[in-house]
This record gives sequence, C-alpha cells and structure tokens, in this order.
Amino acid sequence: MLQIRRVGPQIGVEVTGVDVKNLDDAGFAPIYQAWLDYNVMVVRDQELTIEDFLAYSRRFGIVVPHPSKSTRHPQIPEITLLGINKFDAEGKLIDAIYRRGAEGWHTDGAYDVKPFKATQLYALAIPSTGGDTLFANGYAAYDSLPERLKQRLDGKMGAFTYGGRKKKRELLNEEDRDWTPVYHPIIRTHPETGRKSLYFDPGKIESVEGVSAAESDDLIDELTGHMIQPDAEYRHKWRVGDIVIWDNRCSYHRAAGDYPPDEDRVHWRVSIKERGAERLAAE
Ligand SMILES: O=C(O)CCC(=O)C(=O)O
Ligand SMILES: [Fe+2]
Repeated sequence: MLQIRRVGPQIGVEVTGVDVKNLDDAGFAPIYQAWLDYNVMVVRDQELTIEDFLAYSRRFGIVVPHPSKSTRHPQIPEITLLGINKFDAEGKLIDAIYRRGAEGWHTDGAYDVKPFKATQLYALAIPSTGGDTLFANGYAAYDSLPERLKQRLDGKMGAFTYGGRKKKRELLNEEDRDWTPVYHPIIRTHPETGRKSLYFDPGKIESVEGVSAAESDDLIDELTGHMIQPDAEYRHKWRVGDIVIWDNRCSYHRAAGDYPPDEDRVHWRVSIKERGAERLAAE
C-alpha cells in the first residue's frame, strides 16, 4: 500500500509501499505532487539497477552529466558516484570526495544557465554512524526576510559560478576550471508551485548585481544568515535502498561529512534539469 508521510514540519516527505520500477503515470502523479509540496522526498526500500534508477529519474526531467568528470561512472556519464575512490595512491583521504557537499549549505547547479531542477541519490552503502544529509526550505528563508530586504532584492540578480568567490574547483578537471558567471534572480518564483523562494548559495554566488562590491558582500552575509530557519529543516538518516530527491529551486542541503572514513558511504547520484533544457544541456 502506497503511503505518503510528512517527516519534517516544513520540508520532507517519506514514501513507502511502492516499487518505483512498476509505477505507471497515475501511480507516479501523487508522488510527484508530494515532492513538489515538501521539497525533499525519501522513497524507502528500493532495489534498483542503474538503468532502473535512470528510468525513474527521467520521470522528473532530463538527466544530465555533472561537470565533475572525475567522479562520473566510467561507462555512464549521467551517473555520478559519491564516496568512491576517496583514498589516493598513498592511502591518504581525499577531502574533496569524502566531504563532498559538506562545506556548507548549498543548492546544486546554480552555476548553470538552467540550474538543476532536482538532484536524486540512491544509497548503496551506508556507514554504521554519521553520514546524514541535511535539508532546509528556501520558501521559509524568503518568508523570514524583513520587508526592506525583500524590497531591496526585488528584481536583483546574483552572479553565480562553480566554486564561487573561493573558486573551490578541485573536483573539476584542469581544463574545466574556467567559469563564466551566470545570472539568476535572488528572489525566485518557483515555476511549478508559484511560490517565492530565496535562491541563494554562499559558495557559488560571486556578487549581487547592481550594488557596490562592499554592499554585495554585506548582502551575501545577511542572506546567508536567513537560509536556515527553525522548523524548516529535515535531517535524513540513510538506509541502504533509499532514494532521496530534492528540489534545488526551493531548498538547500549539505552533507554532514562526519562518518568513519574507513567505512563505505556510496550513492549513485543524478542531476535533473527541467524539460526544455535539452538544447542547453547538449551545448
Ligand atoms: O552526500 C550527500 O549527502 C549530499 C552531497 C551533495 O551535496 C550532493 O550530492 O549534491
Ligand atoms: Fe549538493
């Protein structure tokens, strides 16, 4: 029996009693709606091949390869491998892999003209302790902004790149490290729910357009302070077989990055764009 249950006050929903391999359109509709309503969705107890995972992921949009070529599956570029090859030839832990996504709250893909609509992970190996993923709601962040800040940001664009002001680009190949900024409205109306969200990522934004450099830095600090609101968080404790998908248009996330390094924590990961982004994705 399909069950859809909220797991956090303003973000997070859990789906049980379903095999995503056998979903027809009518079966998928309430699941997609639950995801739109609660931003982050956990589907428990799935047994999937890579092909199954890709087929299910394509129900949400177009699956595109991630710019980090070194962490792609060697035969299937649309699949990113998380937690694989985390030790170098000398046996030293590679932080960029072990702590991927743990440097701070972020949204995936803001460096693209068409950012990722969603990111979806499937858990293959989970450590005995730690390794959670944390989520927070961007609508709540927007709602928390004082009126003067909402007005100041109205129509303002942010310039975003991979690695942002710190230029943190070690997961990219050398030849892929030059990055031209792209521009997104900082107050973003979600194309499907019509709700306003704070579209923001302190690790990818380079500047707020139309203000001085000093004001831009101040605004970035101020907005960073609004991202995480009490009662608008969900912390996911992984089980093998979990699928978790999040909406990058209206949520933030970060990895806890705290599990025993000698244990495995492995996921397949896909980046999903809105339909209509096919042309851009192919460019
Ligand atoms: O490994 C995780 O928990 C999430 C990492 C992350 O930020 C991502 O996959 O986009
Ligand atoms: Fe991420």
